[in-house]
Amino acid sequence: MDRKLRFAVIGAGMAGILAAIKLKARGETFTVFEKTDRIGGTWRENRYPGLTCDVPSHAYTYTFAPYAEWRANYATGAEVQGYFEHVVETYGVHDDIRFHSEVTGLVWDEAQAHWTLTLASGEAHVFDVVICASGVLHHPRLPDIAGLDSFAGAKFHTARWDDSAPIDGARVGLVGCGSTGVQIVTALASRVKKLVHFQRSPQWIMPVQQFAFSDEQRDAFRADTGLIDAIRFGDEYLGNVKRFTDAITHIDGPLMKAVEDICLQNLENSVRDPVLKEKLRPDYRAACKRLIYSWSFYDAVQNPSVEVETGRIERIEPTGVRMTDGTFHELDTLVLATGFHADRFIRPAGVTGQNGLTLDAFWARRPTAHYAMTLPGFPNFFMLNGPTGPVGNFSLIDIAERQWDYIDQLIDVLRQGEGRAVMPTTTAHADYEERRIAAAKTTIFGSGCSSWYLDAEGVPASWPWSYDTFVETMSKPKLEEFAIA
Ligand code: NA7
Repeated sequence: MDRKLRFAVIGAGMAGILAAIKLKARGETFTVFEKTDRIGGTWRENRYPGLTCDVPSHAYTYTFAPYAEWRANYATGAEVQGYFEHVVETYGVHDDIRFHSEVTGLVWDEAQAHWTLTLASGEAHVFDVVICASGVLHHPRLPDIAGLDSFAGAKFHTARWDDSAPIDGARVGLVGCGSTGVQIVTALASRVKKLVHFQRSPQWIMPVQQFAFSDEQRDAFRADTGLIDAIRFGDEYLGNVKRFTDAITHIDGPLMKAVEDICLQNLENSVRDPVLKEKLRPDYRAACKRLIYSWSFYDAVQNPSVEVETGRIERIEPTGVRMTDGTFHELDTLVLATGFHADRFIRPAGVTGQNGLTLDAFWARRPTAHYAMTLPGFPNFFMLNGPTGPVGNFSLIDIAERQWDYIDQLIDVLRQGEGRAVMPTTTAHADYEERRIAAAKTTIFGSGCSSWYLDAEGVPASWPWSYDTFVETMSKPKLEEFAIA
């Protein structure tokens, strides 16, 4: 007979919602703990102008929840948030989520084989299984620039967008040109009086097609979800995913050359001013930083309101930004598109596994998890989109769904009473890490640029193998790699 397990899911973003739906479908007993007042995770937190998902909308859905309502090929952040709210209602998991419930501690009890979960309120609960769905990029990274606090105007990180800040007709400074900075340029160029884009490193820009879906198309999608499946499971999308993953794992091959050629041609054909063109020309390999997909950046950056500043920032002063060559940019608003601490995951919550082993201690060198999901010394603790997964390679929804299928098979071991605790062996995990690190160094992420894909030692913190290898690996855990007690 199935053992009845108590599940805690941490986080009500894309992955936590997925876990809730899957657990509910199996009739499991679970609670989702969400620190804020709304679902959505990254899509709740990021509201900056221009926010767009860089995975085509019909592919950025759960496989079991196609969505006929997308307005365009690439969806805005608000639309994606709306999709997740729709799914939560459709699958009836809203009441399974406890809002305003930040998890601050998890302690494994070896004798009882359960986790004690503590909330910021001090309340404590006991669970047999913890599903950690707390996200990857959610701790804003502020730049280490002298005088940052002295700026007298509006100043904020992009994940903390200030709606009251002067933007329309104002002088705006934007530090950073990752995916976020680039999207903000496209949205603000025609609104501001002046936009100074502080660009430390130029970006590779992959041209993509944005187009609206008509009412007739949405009617057709509603009438026949097979039309949606043809898009999200078809070769144009999935084939591109596979080709891209092959390119980034075979960096001297023809697919990577094709990526670089398309981006350079895009720069050549789109930017008229030769001085600006050189400012925007990247001097490292394509996709080393996250490749930027955009149909509008090069147009926006040529708007007369935009100035691309490639000098070095000396310091921030109360009224603007001083460059090392003495140039001063007077600003009303300063936007920091400077990225996130990508190595935090569930932290700062304290997690203590077997024999007092803490997550901080286990991750002292680098965050890692067995195939990005489980950790030796931390039984019955399962991560969705944990460290070393394919975050830069393909859709996080696809990853989370496949990881769930793998995790669910490990949970079956507990359900069926074959053991009360399951975790990977130290040996199996060490072998995985060794193979992963060796392979990661030869992927594009290890080709010599700085990016959030790299850990503290400069090793790419990502999945280094093909999409097909990921699919195959996720299809069935190798139980011999696990300690079952
Ligand atoms: P990213 O991709 O980490 O980009 C951060 C940007 O900020 C990048 O251009 C950095 O330049 C720049 N940066 C960081 N610190 C500084 C300082 N001190 N001075 C100047 N410029 C600086 O973050 P995003 O938010 O754009 O994107 C994160 C992910 O979210 C993205 O990949 C998608 O997955 C969604 P650098 O390149 O280091 O020279």
